[in-house]
Amino acid sequence: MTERPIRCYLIAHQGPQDRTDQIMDHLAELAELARACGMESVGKHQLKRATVESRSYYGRGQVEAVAAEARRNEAEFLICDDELSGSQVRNIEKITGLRCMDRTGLILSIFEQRAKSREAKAQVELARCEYELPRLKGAWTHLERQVGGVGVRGGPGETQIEVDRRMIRARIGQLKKELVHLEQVRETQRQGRLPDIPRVALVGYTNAGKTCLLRALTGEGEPADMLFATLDTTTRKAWLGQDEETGEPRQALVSDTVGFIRKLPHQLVAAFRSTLGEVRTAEALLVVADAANPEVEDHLKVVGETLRAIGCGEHPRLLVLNQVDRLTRPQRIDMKRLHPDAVQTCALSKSGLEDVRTWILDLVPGPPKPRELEAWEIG
Ligand SMILES: Nc1nc2c(ncn2[C@@H]2O[C@H](COP(=O)(O)OP(=O)(O)OP(=O)(O)O)[C@@H](O)[C@H]2O)c(=O)[nH]1
Ligand SMILES: [Mg+2]
Repeated sequence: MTERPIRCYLIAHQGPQDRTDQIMDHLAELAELARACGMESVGKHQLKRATVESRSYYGRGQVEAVAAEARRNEAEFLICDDELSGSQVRNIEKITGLRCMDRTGLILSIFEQRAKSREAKAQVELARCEYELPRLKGAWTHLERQVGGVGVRGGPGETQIEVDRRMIRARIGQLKKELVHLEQVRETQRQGRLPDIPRVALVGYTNAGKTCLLRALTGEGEPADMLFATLDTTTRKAWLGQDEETGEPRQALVSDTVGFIRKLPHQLVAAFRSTLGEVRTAEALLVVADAANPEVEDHLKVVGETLRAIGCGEHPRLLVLNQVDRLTRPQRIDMKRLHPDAVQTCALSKSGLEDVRTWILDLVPGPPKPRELEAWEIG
């Protein structure tokens, strides 16, 4: 008998400035994140509110109403698209009797499930520790209150928090040390690569088709219809053809990388510093986007911001508008008007790939170009 996936109900805050269709798209993305975490979403709702409420973020009344709906659909979890504090999560759990998780917690759980390499595991654990550290306090307030009183300090609650904090800080120290070591190994590997082969990195929003493009260019990579299918950087050689004169093969190294997402937890960006180092040290970037996603322009903004945040704002880049097979002809023409310098591709049928190869070829140092001899050389 197959086990039924855990059911969850999704909610998001909608402020006076937020468009309803945009919040619905964010909730659809949250449902995909839940699916990537092995959960099934059974409903979603946007909670309108001018300002957030400090105790329960969305306000007690709205939370209660939504929890009743969630329970009717047999949901065990409430998943919130907004970043909540530890005490807000606990207050919502107390009000609803359901378990509650915020967006950052959900993304961290996906990364925890996916991490395979030692480096990815250490990076994700570091991000988890950084996420939990400021959230510890609230977990013990019930104990603090037990011993609390005017002028009373210490007590079992506070001591336990201190012990937990110390342990997490010690673990953070260990993990950082391990990651520095792994980064050195990566750096040595990088220096061992052939110097005259340029390296391009595939970057972009998660599920855009980066791994599919790696496969189309190099013959390797396992694409999956799943957010954050790729966590580890993979670098493979792409054959770009032969040099017309010398017959030498012309090639480039192509790196597939972890995808970006709106509100990517900053703990993860910091923890993935060395993996993302592969992007920083690449000569050029192929910025991949799912052209058929209604939010594609917002995705591109997120990618631009993330690239700037990791110090790659200036890298030469080619915009690859992928999945254009899912667009109508007029939509493709509109895209061309909006992004005239971009290449439109379908990674599945490999259409448009020749343009990508031609662009990469410009980075490959070929044999010296024939030059006209000057008079003094001819004699
Ligand atoms: N129709 C269509 N589907 C595509 C195309 N490129 C990729 N896909 C599909 O999109 C899904 C995601 O592709 P991936 O290559 O895994 O995407 P990714 O950017 O590597 O995603 P993450 O590693 O999860 O960040 C897969 O189901 C692919 O089959 C395309 O050009 N057209
Ligand atoms: Mg991938």
